[in-house]
Amino acid sequence: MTETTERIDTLPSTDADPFGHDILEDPAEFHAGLRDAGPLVYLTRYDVYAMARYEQVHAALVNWQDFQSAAGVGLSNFRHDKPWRPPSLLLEADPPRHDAPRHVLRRILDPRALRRLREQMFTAAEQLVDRVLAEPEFDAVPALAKAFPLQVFPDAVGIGQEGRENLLPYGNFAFNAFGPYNDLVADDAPRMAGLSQWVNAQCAREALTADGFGAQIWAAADRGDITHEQAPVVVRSLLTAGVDTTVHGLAAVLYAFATHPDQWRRLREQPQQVRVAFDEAVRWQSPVQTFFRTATSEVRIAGTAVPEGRKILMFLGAANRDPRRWDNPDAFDLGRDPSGHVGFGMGIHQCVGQHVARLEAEALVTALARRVDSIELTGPARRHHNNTLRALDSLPVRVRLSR
Ligand code: OVM
Repeated sequence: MTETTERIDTLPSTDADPFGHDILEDPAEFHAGLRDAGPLVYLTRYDVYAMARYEQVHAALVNWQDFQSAAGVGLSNFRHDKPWRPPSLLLEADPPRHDAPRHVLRRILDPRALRRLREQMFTAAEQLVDRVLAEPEFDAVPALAKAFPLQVFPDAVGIGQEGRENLLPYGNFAFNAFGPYNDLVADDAPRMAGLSQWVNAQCAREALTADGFGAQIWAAADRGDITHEQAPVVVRSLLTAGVDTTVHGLAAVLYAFATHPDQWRRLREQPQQVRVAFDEAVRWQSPVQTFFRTATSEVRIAGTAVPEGRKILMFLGAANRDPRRWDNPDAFDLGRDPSGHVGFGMGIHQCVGQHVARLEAEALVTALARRVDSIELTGPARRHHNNTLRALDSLPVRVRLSR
């Protein structure tokens, strides 16, 4: 790529801005340039290292000893800069402090524990799809990708009905805050005190229903698995990480099918492929595009020494389309095995809510596949720019129903 220049120490570098609007709109060319520039690239604009190839991204994700999270998984280095909120006990922690909260959430969100949610999710999906399909044309982002998780997930956590409109803006800010302090962060900064106050209030024991994920987190504190001080911060993780991610994961799979009619036909013939389809969409779009790590000591990456304390940016979305790892990586293809993608991360921090996300996707896409013969775009999909998320604002579609 044109921005790439060789430094005297031979590390390729670029002054491109991964968080600028041009690249957020369509990162493909930038990602290809980064991957081709080398296994490790220096980003002059932010004075950080970056990896865009699958091999190095995967290796860093599974090496929490050398690549720590406790200094923050955004650009901001918690060793020097005060975080915008108290750090997450999961995402922004390393072993051993990370392990008890992780263990608690893993048990609450594991596939076995989610079985009792399955029927509710499928019923809710069918009811929503029935309502939406009353019209042949609609915007699939608000009507499905946002509406479905915004109904079922807060119910599953056990928060009240009031104020749920705060969830998406709060998560959107949290994901923006992993990037630089650019216009995306500044524009929403004035709202954050109010949004944070509301989210924090929902994490209190009294605010939660008796049987949801939230109550189960508090019950774990009663058992001594985590402390009562930790419980609300773990609930906060669910409310931060569980909404925007699934909205844009669902938007990704709907976008994939609206633009690949052959793959929709294939799913209709093989509805048991719905889970593979969702993971393939997560690989193909990578709703979470990037996370940082911090070097705990001088670490060697593909022969280059990265000094202790330096930030390293991992391009999950670029790794998920690395031709060194994937055949025909830019194709959304139900015939491939997408397992091993890093869209949910990898290693000890791998998305603890991924089974909830998969369940939501399975319920929604299955309900659609029962009734929708074809789905096509009636206008351009519109991107929503976020420093971390690959997101959609709008997906105008027309559907033809079967029979
Ligand atoms: C958290 C969390 C976890 C994953 C992603 C995320 C804002 C937050 O534990 O709060 O993004």
